[in-house]
Amino acid sequence: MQYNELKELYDLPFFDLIQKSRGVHEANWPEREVQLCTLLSIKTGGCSEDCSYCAQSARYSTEVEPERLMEKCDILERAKLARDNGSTRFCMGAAWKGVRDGTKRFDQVLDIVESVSELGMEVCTTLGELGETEAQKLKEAGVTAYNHNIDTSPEHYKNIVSTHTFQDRLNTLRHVQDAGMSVCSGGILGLGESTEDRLKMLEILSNFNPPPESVPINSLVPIPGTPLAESQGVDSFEVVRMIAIARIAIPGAKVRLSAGRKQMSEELQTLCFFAGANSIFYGDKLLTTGNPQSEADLNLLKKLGLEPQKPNRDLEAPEKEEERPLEPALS
Ligand code: SAM
Ligand code: DTB
Ligand code: SF4
Repeated sequence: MQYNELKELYDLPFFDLIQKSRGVHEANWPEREVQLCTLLSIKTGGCSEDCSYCAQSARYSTEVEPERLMEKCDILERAKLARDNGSTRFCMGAAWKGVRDGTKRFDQVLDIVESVSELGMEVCTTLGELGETEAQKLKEAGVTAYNHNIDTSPEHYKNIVSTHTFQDRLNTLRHVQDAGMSVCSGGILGLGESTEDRLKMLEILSNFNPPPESVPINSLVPIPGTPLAESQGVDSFEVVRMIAIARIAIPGAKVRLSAGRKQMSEELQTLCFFAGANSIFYGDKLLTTGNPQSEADLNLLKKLGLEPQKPNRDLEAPEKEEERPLEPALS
């Protein structure tokens, strides 16, 4: 969708917007299911990048201590636990600028992915920048989806990160799609961005070809020690509006209500599910910060008559349409 269309949606009265997004949601996702994804930080902290929201950047003094890459056996144990608790996607995150073919750590990651992919869950990784070869090798090892968020608009991105560019993020996403992995890409609300920035981010995501398979909408978890430590929380109704617009703009994507859920009431989360969210991070920890208890999440779904999503091992990356480019021209 184009910016003007998204702005028209944004300008609708709240009830009109969520009624519309509910319609799109029911037409595309009639199952009343919510995808449960478990996150594991397999390499925590000490990152060279300066993303100003992040607890794991080595440039800020946060409570996070840098750790080494986790042992494969420990990762497998956590993955089995996640599967046994009902997760259908296991997402492994690493605090790296990126990975490079031919390095020991990339070989270790490929080996880990091969083993995790045998457990019968969708395997997602988020390791930072990838080139063509790295993307192909991850796909061959069994990665089904790659998470790489564009985070905000191209214009605002420069105010948030200086060690890599918005275009670098798009290049990685191109390599992910070319290798045949599904793209998981979304952003963060609460980085001091304007409504225009938020809508521009959704415009870019909705024009990916093929569209992203999943779109995480994070609300900033302010981290003491980072430049955004004192940021104001995002207005609850703005979160719901963004979920609703994402649902309408990218009807076939899983819209994931991501970071920030621990700070949200059950009623606000319910409104987000009604507006079009159909995926959550499940388990009491995100990467370095907390998430609601699994039991509380399952109880909430039960109260709402929603079901955890059934396992889907055969996830294939969506087909590419020929005529649309990955990204619209960046002005
Ligand atoms: N290093 C990799 C990268 O940058 O893509 C992967 C890990 S990174 C922590 C993954 C995403 O988590 C970020 O792009 C951002 O959207 C989200 N994130 C990180 N810190 C956050 C915070 N404090 N609050 C909300 N979302 C956050
Ligand atoms: C995404 O969009 N959100 C997740 C996942 N992808 C990797 C990460 C959220 C991190 C929240 C802050 C933390 O726990 O450090
Ligand atoms: Fe590093 Fe990713 Fe955090 Fe940026 S968001 S500092 S790249 S771990």
